[in-house]
Amino acid sequence: MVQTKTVLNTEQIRKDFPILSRKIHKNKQLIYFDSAATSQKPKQVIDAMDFYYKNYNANIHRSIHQLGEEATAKYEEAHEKVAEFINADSYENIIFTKNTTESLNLLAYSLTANLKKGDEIVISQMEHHSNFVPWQQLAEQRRLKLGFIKIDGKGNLDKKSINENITKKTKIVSLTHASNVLGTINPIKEIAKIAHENGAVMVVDGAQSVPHMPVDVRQLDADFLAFSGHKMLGPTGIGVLYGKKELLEEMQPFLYGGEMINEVTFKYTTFNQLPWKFEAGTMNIAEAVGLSAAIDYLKKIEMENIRNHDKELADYAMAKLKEISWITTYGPKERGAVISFNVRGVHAHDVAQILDSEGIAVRAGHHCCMPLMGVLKVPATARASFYLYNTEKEIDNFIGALYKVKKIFGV
Ligand code: 7TS
Repeated sequence: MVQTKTVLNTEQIRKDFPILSRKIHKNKQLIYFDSAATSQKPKQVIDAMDFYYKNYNANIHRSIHQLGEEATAKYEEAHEKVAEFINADSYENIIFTKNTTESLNLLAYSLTANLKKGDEIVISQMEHHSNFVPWQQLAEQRRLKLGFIKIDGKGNLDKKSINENITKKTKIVSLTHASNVLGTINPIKEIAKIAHENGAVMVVDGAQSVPHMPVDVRQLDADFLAFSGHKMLGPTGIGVLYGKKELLEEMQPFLYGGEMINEVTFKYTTFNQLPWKFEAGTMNIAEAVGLSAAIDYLKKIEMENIRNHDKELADYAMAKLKEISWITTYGPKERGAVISFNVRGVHAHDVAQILDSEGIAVRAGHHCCMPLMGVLKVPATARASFYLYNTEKEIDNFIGALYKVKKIFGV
């Protein structure tokens, strides 16, 4: 395997991210370990959006003038780039939304529309609220049954529970590709096969996988994949829903209004072609331009290299944390760029606050996974999450700061 130390030039990469030179609390160098919440943005993304507003800002798909044509071309190019990035057949498979949450809500509404009482939806115990609450609410409204795949002691999906939950009654299986708490990378390809054998549709929450590893929808055989631009170096306000064409064509639109129509009369409305049928109203044009630039940036570095770098950092940090008797970590050995942990006897919020005083940004809390916290039997965890701009040196500083937590709280 290629060693990232020689492949990924972190020093050079860091120069592209203006925020990383920021000082915190007057003189502390920022260490940003919260990319699972949102990543930082390189100047290439910021500049692309700035250039759009300064040079060709216009509404898309409607303006017969030069600016409108330029904006439309860039917006459509973003669909093409996303399609290529995840190996989708075409731009028709790519719907822009606000974020992963909106993509999953779109599905929860549109995919459950024709289900009948007693039909089953299967999710897991490790789902983020955005792949949990929409299904739970729609199941309640449409009187569907919601099943939960359990996690085993290591934090992987339990194989027996997968087979017990997915049956001929299952219509939808919706699972996260990578957990934002445990770091677990789920075997989506194998589970999609089981789902399909049972006649169910496979939905994948790619919020934590698409930014961090090569994701190929054809290889996974995912029917749908949801992810957010802001976690992959892009701006907030733009998310993606990938869907297989035949499934998207069958589905009712989620939002009705301008641009998603073909013909509107006093009696009826017909809908536009894919993907515009699902893109109602004026969309986030600058954000699509920003996402395009983010994909260009990621592709230049190559997703395989990013995955190797993340893994190297996670392994390095895990090895150091495992040596400390007063720290508990959660999740399996083989993981994404996320480490949840607790310091014995100290609330995760206090840990995060002291780390912040050292310039280190981590997240603490339930991470929008309250049911999982119940399974882990903890109220909260602290979480360090890494990305292409983080270094082993930063991890050393983080470990040092944890000893400060120990000292302050007398652990
Ligand atoms: N799914 C997973 C697995 C996530 O980690 C998140 C966000 C979402 C869905 C929702 O993404 P959004 O862009 O729609 O908000 N996760 C986190 C997190 O771990 N900390 O802040 C946001």
